Amino acid sequence: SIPEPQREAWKKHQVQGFTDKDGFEKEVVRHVETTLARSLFNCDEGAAYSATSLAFRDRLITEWNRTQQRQTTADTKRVYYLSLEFLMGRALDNAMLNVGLKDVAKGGIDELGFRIEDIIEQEHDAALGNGGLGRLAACFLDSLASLNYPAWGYGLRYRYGIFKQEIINGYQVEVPDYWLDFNPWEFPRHDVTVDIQFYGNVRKSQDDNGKTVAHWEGGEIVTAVAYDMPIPGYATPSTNNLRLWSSKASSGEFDFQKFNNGDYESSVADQQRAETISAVLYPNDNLDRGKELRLKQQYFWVAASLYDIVRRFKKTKRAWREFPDQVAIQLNDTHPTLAVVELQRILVDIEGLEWDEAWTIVTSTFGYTNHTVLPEALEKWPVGLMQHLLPRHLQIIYDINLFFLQTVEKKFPNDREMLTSVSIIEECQPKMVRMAYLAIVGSHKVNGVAELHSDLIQTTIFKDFVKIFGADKFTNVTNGITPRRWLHQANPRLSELIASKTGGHEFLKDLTQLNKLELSIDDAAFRKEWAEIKYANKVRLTKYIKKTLDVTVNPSALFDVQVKRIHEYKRQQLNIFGVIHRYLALKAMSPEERKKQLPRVSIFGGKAAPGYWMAKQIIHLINNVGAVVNKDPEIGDLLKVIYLEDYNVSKAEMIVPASDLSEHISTAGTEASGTSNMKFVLNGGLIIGTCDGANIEITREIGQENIFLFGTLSEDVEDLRHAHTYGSHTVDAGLNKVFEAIQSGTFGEPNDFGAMVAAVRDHGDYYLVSDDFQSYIDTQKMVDNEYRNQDEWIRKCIRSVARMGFFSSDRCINEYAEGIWNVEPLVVN
Ligand code: KOT
Repeated sequence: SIPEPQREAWKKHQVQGFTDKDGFEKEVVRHVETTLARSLFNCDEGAAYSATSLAFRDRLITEWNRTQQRQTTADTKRVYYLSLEFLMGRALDNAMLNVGLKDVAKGGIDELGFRIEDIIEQEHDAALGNGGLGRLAACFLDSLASLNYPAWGYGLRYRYGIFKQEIINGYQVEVPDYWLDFNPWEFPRHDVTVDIQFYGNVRKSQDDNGKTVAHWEGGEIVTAVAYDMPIPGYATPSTNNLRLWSSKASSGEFDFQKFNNGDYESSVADQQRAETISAVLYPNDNLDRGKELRLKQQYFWVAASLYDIVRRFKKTKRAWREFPDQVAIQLNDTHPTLAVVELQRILVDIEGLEWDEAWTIVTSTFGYTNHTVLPEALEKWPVGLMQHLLPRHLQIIYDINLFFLQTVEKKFPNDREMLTSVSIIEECQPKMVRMAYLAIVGSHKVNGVAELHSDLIQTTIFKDFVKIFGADKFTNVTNGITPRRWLHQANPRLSELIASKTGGHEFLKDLTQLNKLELSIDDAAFRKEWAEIKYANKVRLTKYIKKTLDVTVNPSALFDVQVKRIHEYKRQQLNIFGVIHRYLALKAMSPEERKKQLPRVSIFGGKAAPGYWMAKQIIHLINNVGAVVNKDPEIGDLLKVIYLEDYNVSKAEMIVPASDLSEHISTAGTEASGTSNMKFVLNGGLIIGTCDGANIEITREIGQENIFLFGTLSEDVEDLRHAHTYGSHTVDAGLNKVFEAIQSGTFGEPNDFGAMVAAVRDHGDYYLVSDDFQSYIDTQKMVDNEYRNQDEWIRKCIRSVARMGFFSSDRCINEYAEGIWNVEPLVVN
């Protein structure tokens, strides 16, 4: 650092950042003219976006520097959130709102000849995630910064995020998402690099004291380069860091010998192989595909992050046993579980600690969050692959398992079944490493993401571990969402209205203050404005539907929305079967009868994993139904079916505030939590849903009279499935009519949907679509009836919003901080 006498000069010139319109405009013009090398003659919306973002980035990075300085000086414990996915969405609007300068920017942009809405729209989403798990990580970063916790996120800087979805002739087509063309939000740190080793072999030697030491040698080296994204807190100077690693060939790797000898291709191929590691996000949600490159990504990211964390700790010159007092690492699902093994390797092989001492440090450092009970999503790696890619790590895993099984044997003598069932190594062909078991054994706390889910993991997939470690190791932290993005940013008018009734924007820092809204429920003017805002949000979506799909929908109709990843367990098929049922019923009515029906727009959106054939069939059916229904003159406004292409975070910000009713209808026990359910209710929409995930806690908070629940309970699912397979399985009569319509070709080539129908009718109906069909239809009828009474409907919406305080990710982060990480905020004066 700079010597004391020279610091005066630095302090004099320290960047202060703009605070008013003039200062903002000056920064924008400067960036247009110098950074972008443009002028007022050729500054388009893209350039105006870039310059605005750079102006805000400059501000953020100044605060970022101060925050890091403050945290280093305070020398308190930090949290590290390891996630392979961060579904951030756009950054500019969020940055403007969080630093409290959106109005300043709006005025400035206006004077410079642009509209702020158009500028915001220029930004490409940072879509480094699939769905709920990645978006949760993004909400957590917002809360960590807003609550002043010293925290870093660590992830991968994918060159390609989640693919862009196009719908062509009713089918999903995937287009690559190259988002890095110009990304003003990242800071490349070419000086922060880590060399990561793969393959090779392990040699053992004895040291002077006769202790065996392992040496991992040979193999190949890939370099990790850090890219930092500043994460601004809301109404606080705290600005945290998201560090994303990018892979490149290590300087030793690019073979100049080969290159100079004219073997260009193979020298370039080596380089490309290295860069492939961080090239692309795997597009699977709730599915584990076991590809070697994925394991490489995991180790690359985990090893670089741990090196960074350990380097920071070593600067404090503390003893190793103090590591868990300085560092808490949270594993976002099992994807970063190799971190457990890597830290043990660093401590034992490199730092020379004894196994037991190292292991105590490791287990005190890590916490593990489970996000799913679906068997196909539980991560396992073939022992052979692990041996090949990470030979030393496999040895350590075997040792961890050995010592673990010894403690199990002590606690449950002669219980072979127990040993087999909890072993980290699954003794099958080929042998597999069970990552969830490794994560449990390597952590001090394991949590699920909603009460039902946390109960389920403790009584089903991890029940033996509860017997071994005791119930205290397992806990629940119900998910939450950030009200800054999902209310203030997505629904500014509603945020203002709420502020006017609750005494300012305090609720954005303490969401429980929403409860003050209940006092205004009888205020007719307030309800009217509430309804007007909902209507305006629906009009905006209506225009978007017209522009993108050329379908005219009536903004006064009930907007029924299901937007999320397409998955059989989430049951978009139940929804579309219900839509067909409604269509057939309308067709069977007399014109007079039809006139009495309530108009509805069924809106779908979401991506299917490219390899998930059945999910793609579901998308195809929805689109085919839309094609028939939307142009049926007998139906008109009574029913429209819309598939919104390329659902992502920024589209969610437009769709969520426009919903009257949203669908969260997973088979009970399959959706760990769900978080969009929270977003929809917070924006004044009601829910039709099953007793699953966080729906249950939402019901408890808002009251069962304010939610439309239906369907089988989780405790009955297993018996029903059993009965389907071993008893006689008859399909619901109404659903059979739907199947007949599909098979008569009403919605296109019947063969296209044969497998979807057969899954329910002939193959055991694993997701209980038929069992829940009638109660779904009945409940939708109740929705129709209740929606007719708009005054009562609006009251329900307001009452629900008033009771949503619990679902802030701030509450959630405080629970992690207290119950799992043992960290405290760093108060900023
Ligand atoms: C993906 C791959 C492997 C294991 C789990 C997943 C996963 C789980 N991806 N997203 N989830 C969702 O996580 C959300 C946040 O906790 C939950 O709300 C949602 O129910 C999960 O499906």
